[in-house]
Amino acid sequence: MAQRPKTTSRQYRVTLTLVSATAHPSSRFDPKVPFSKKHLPDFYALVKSHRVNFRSKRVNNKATAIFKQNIHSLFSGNKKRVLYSIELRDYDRFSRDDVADINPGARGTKLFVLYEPSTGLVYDLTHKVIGRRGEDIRVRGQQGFKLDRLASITFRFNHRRL
Ligand SMILES: [Ca+2]
Ligand SMILES: [Ca+2]
Repeated sequence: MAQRPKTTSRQYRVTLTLVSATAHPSSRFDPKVPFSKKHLPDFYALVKSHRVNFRSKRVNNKATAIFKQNIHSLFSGNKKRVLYSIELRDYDRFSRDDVADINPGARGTKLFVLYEPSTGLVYDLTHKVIGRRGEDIRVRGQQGFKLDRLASITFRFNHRRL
């Protein structure tokens, strides 16, 4: 039986599942139109990581957008933690898209997270553990930054050794 050659550096396939996004009740992404739900956000997300540049589908006029989209990334096990950025936007036809605040810190709107396949732990930028492999993690934007653009995002990580 031929044996597979041993590789010194393991490969991982990391999957980020973008689950959903929810606007804060105080948020106003679009002007109120009588008898319509057009004021509700038209959310889509941009996810960046190692060799990943992903744009999600768009969900029109929903306070909660269900994405359920998987984003795969291949990388070597030598890289201990992989950095991801997630940006949530509200699509606007006639003006520049609004950016939702999903950053739990006092500054900025994007969410940055790190995933560590060797342990399955998910960290924020201060290297505090915010969740683990396979579980849904929900992060909210910081209250008070831009009250009319606040939202939360739910996601989960998983990985497979190749
Ligand atoms: Ca808008
Ligand atoms: Ca809308």
